[in-house]
Amino acid sequence: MMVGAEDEENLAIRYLGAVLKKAGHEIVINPCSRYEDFEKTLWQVNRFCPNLIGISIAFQSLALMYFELAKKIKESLPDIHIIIGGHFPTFEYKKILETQKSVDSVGRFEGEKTMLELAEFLLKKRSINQISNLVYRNGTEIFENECFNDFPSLDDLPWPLRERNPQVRLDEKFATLISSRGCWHSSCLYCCIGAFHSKKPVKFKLRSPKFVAEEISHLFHKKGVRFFQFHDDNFMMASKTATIERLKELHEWLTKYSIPLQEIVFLIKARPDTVDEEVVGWLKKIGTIGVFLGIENASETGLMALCRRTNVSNNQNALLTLQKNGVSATYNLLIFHPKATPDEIRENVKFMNSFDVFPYDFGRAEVCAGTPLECMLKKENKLKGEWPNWDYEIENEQVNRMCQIYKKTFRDKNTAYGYMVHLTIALGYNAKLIERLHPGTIQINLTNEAERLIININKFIGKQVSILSSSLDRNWKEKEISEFRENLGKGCKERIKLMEDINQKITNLVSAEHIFSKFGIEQKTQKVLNYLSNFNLLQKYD
Ligand code: B12
Ligand code: SF4
Repeated sequence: MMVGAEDEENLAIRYLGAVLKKAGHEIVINPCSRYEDFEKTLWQVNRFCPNLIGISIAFQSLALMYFELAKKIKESLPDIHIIIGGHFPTFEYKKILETQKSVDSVGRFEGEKTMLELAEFLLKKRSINQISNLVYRNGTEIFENECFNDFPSLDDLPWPLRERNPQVRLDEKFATLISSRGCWHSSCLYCCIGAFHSKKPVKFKLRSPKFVAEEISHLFHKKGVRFFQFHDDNFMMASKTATIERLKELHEWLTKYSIPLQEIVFLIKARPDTVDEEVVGWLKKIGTIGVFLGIENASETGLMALCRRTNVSNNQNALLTLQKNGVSATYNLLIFHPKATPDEIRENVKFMNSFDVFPYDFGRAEVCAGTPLECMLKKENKLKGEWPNWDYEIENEQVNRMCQIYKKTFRDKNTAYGYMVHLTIALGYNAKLIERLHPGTIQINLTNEAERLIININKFIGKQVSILSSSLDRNWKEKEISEFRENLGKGCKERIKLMEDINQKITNLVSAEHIFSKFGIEQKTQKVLNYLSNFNLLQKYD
C-alpha cells in the first residue's frame, strides 16, 4: 500500500505503485493528506492487510502527522513493514529511525528501485543489505545500504497508477504529470532539489517528448482528460535554443497523436529567465494557459541572497510578456529571509503595490531539510525551534519584528488569508481555462469579472502589506496587531465570498457546455444561454 498527501494526483506514490504493479504485486493507493483521513486509511489497512506500506513525506510540515499514522498502523498490525521516503526522510533518515520506532526503514532519493528490491526481500528473494538506498533498523542498530546515485530511465518507467475515473476540476477532467526530474539550476537557498539529486552525474533528466505526448494522448483519448498540470521543477531548459527545440518536438508529437491542441490546457512551472516572446508563443501553441513563475523576490539584493541567479529585469520581462500574450501567471515572494533588509522589504512592498495583475502570495523562506538555508543556519548556530519544524530569527531587527507581526496576522488561520490566496490562484487559471476551452460571450464577461476581482484582491493585499511595513519603523502594540488582524480577516472573507460566487458561475458555464455538447450542440451554447437568460430562466448566468 502506498500512502501520501494528495490534493491532486500524487505522482510519488503513483509512480512507485506503478513499478510495483508492473512487477506483479497487488497495490492499493491510499491518499492521506490530513488527520481526518486517518480513519479511512486505517480501515483500508485492516481490510487490505498489506505486507508493505510505503509512506511518502515530501512536506516537512506534515512529517509529525505521518509518524503518528505509522504508530497507529503498527498498533493495529505490528508485522507490516513500514518504509518512508520522499524529500524530508531522504535527509533526516537517521533522526527518524532513532526516534520513530514504528518506522522500519527509510528509502532515500528516488524510490522505484528501493521499493522493488524491498518487495523482493519481503518475498525472501534477496537479503536486506542488498536493497539500494535503504536505511534500516536492526535491533538498536541502524544500517545504511549503498545508494544508487542516478536517475531511473524515465522513458522506461510505467505511467503513474491512476484511478479509472480522472479527477475533476472545474467540471473538466484533470491529470498531473512530469516531463523531467531535477533542476538545472539546483542552487536556490531554500530549495532541497539540488541536494536531492546532487550525487548524480547530471542535475536533471528529461523524458523524450514522444513519450510525454503518448501519455497525454492516452489520458486525452481514453479518459477524456483536457486539463493537465506539469509538476516538473522547471518545465523549460537552461538555454532558449534547447527550450524551443523541446517545445517544437512536443508540439509535433502531440499533433502526431491527433490531439486537438485547442482542446487541451497545460499549467507549468518556470523560472523568469526562461520566458520570452518566442518561448511564450510556443507554450501557447501547445496549450499553456498558466505558469507558476519563480519570481521569489522583487529586489536585486533579495534575489542574490536567495541564490536565484535571476534579476529584477528578468522578473519584469517575464511578467509583462506573459500578460501581453494572455497567459496567466502566479508567483510567490519570499520577502522574509535571514538577511532581508528594510530597504529590500520596501522594494518588495512597492512592487506588490505596482503590479497587480496576477495572483500571488508572499512570506518567509522556510527551513527544509537538505537545503542550503538549513546548512547555513546550522553553521551559524541560528537554527531555532524543534525538529522537524525549524525556525530562525532574521538578522535585521526591524525586518524580524515585521515578520513576527506578519505571522500573527497574515498567517493566522482566522484571517483566512491563506485560503483567499489559494482561491485567487485557482480563479486566475479558471478565467484562462474557459477562455481557451469555452470561448463565447458569457465566458468573456466571466473572464473579465474574474480578472477585475483579482486586481481588487491584489490592491487589497498591497494596501495591507503597506500598513504592515510601518512596523519596520516602530513597534506595534498588541491592540494594534489584533485590530489589523481583524480588518485583514474581514477584507479576506468578503473577497472569498465574491470569488466563490464567480467560481460557481464559471463551473456552471462549463457544466452547461458539457451537457449541450452531449446533445451535439457544440458551438451555440453560450448564445442559447444568453437568450434564455433574457427570460430569467437561467438567473445564475446573469
Ligand atoms: C506537486 C507539488 C506540490 C503540490 C502537491 C501535490 C499533491 N501531492 O497533492 C502542491 C502544489 C499542493 C504543493 C504544495 C506545497 N509544496 Co510542493 N511540490 C510539488 C513538486 C513540484 C512535485 C512533486 C512531485 O510530484 N514530484 C514527482 C515525483 C515522482 O517525485 P518525488 O515526489 O520526489 O518522489 C520520488 C522520491 O522522492 C521518492 N519517494 C517519494 N515518496 C516516497 C516514499 C517511499 C516509501 C520511498 C521509498 C520513496 C519515495 O520516490 C519518488 C519516485 O522516484 C515538488 C518538487 C519535486 N520535484 O518533487 C514540490 C515540493 C515537494 N513542495 C514543497 C513545498 C515547500 C510545498 C509547500 C510548503 C509550498 C508552500 N509554500 O505552500 C506546499 C505544502 C503543501 C502541504 N500540504 O503542506 C517542497 C518540499 C520541501 C520540504 N521538504 O518540505 C518541494 C520539494 C519543492 C521544493 N523545491 O522545495 N506541492
Ligand atoms: S527553486 Fe526551482 S530553480 Fe531553484 S533550485 Fe529549486 S527547483 Fe531549481
